[in-house]
Amino acid sequence: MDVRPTEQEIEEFSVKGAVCLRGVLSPDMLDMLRDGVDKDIAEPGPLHTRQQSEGDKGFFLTDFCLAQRLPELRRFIVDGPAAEVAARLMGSGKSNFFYDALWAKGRDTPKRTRWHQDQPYYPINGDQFCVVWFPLDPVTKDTCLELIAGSHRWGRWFEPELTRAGQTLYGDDSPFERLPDVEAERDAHEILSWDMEPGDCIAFHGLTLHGAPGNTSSVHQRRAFSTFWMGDDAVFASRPGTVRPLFEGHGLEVGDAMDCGHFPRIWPRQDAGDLLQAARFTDPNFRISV
Ligand SMILES: O=C(O)CCC(=O)C(=O)O
Repeated sequence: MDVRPTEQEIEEFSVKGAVCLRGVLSPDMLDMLRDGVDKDIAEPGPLHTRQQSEGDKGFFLTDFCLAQRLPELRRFIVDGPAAEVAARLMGSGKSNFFYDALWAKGRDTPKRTRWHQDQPYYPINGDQFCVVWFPLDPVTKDTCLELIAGSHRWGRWFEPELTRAGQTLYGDDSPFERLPDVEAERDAHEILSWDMEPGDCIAFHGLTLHGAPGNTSSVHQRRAFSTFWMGDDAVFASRPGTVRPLFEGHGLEVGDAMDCGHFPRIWPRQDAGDLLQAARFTDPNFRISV
């Protein structure tokens, strides 16, 4: 399949910080992705969180690094279109894999995904950081991921918030600013969201402010799988506290390019060796925690 974004889509990604691409997954690729995601929902991994509080209606599960455990999703990372899509949108000569995440909401689940930027959570600096988000169920604008157009160019990094109310990732000494009440100021922004079918994706910049409404549908679940990619200028960075997820045992130092066996280059495909054997998937000293 030709998954190359058009010049217009590349421009939209650059200016707005997000773009929706249609029909980037073949039916086989979509089936494989669904199989992997459903396996994880049935038996979540060690990094999963049930996002609902006691008494909340519905079902909301997040999980990270599914591709470490599930062969279907590892294949999806290595053989799927996301790496190439991300590289072309970022204007990068390559894409290195950072990690993957599940966002599964059941039918009639009111809980929102909080507004946030992704990159402040991670030890990565550089402009070429791209997330590719795949819904596995039909979504409407009412249930789709929402993104604030142009927020990746505000020059602002917002402090990551944790699930528990009021807690932040880096605490009081953080150099990052506290996130404003985005819900209260929705009218001040251009909020991007789309009606989408499984097989479509949204690609967005690591600093684009985004969140998601609850799943108001009583017909469809809202399962989504995100993949995270780094381009030529991405380097390992220090943060004022412990990042989430925390990757250990990769040997990178601050300032090193995010390009090694633990964060392997997926596109263009490496000439030699099987990517499934990369240190990322085989090194017993590589540890991930949240
Ligand atoms: O799908 C969602 O609810 C949120 C997705 C998200 O925040 C992400 O992919 O970074």
